[in-house]
Amino acid sequence: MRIAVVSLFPQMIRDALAHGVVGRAVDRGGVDVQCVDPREFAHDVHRSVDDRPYGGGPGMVLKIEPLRAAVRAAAQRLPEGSRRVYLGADGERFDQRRARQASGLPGLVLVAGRYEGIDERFIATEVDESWSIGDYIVSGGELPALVVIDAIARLVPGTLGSSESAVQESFSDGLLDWPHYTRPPTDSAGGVPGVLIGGDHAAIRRWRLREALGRTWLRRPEMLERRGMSAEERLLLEEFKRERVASAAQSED
Ligand code: 4GO
Repeated sequence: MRIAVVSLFPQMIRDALAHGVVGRAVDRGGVDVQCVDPREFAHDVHRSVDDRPYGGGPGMVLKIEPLRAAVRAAAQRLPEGSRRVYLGADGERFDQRRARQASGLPGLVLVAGRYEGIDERFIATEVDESWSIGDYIVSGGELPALVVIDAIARLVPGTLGSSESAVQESFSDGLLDWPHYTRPPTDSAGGVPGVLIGGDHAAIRRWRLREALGRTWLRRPEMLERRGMSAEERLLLEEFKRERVASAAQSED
């Protein structure tokens, strides 16, 4: 998959992608990330990319011309069928479903804004979609773009080097993660659930699914509502609830 990021701070993108599993995936070529700096497309004497907002007020707005030239140059290098996306808090929510859909695209142009934002006419005419990573404002689209790249890259086959994680994923899809433990087996903070130490893989699988279901039910019930449950999952969640009531009663004596 090929991703182009249009940004006034391309080094921010490159630096962030020099680390971790996603950085390695990007290195190995499973995901190709290129940056395009709109300043390279600003042709006036001052190479200006921003200007004062019509109607007045504080701050500056990104001008349409350098951005448009940069996005078109970026899109030209990507395969047919690529999408152009602006990152903004007013976009559609970027969630795991969207990440999964996007991981199947041949290419993606991500446009990172700065200052007070960008000329609305650019959004109206040069991008296919707007995405938001959540209900908060950050000072540039670079961090949202990096979040999007990371979430997508880990889903591109071969990038995390594990077909197993894809299997695990479909098993727990739409649920919160189960709890993780590593050595030591006993600590002042408590012990490790015995089933994880026993080596009964069917029992471990059941325990993890039960914990994932339980946590989702406790913390994000609306996720469970939307997702639905299989017959096995219903039984496991009932087991989780029973155990929770039992352990609450025990801690009362
Ligand atoms: C995206 C961009 C938040 C998001 C942004 C988000 N803030 N929630 N800020 O995905 C234009 C200038 C937008 C700064 C940018």
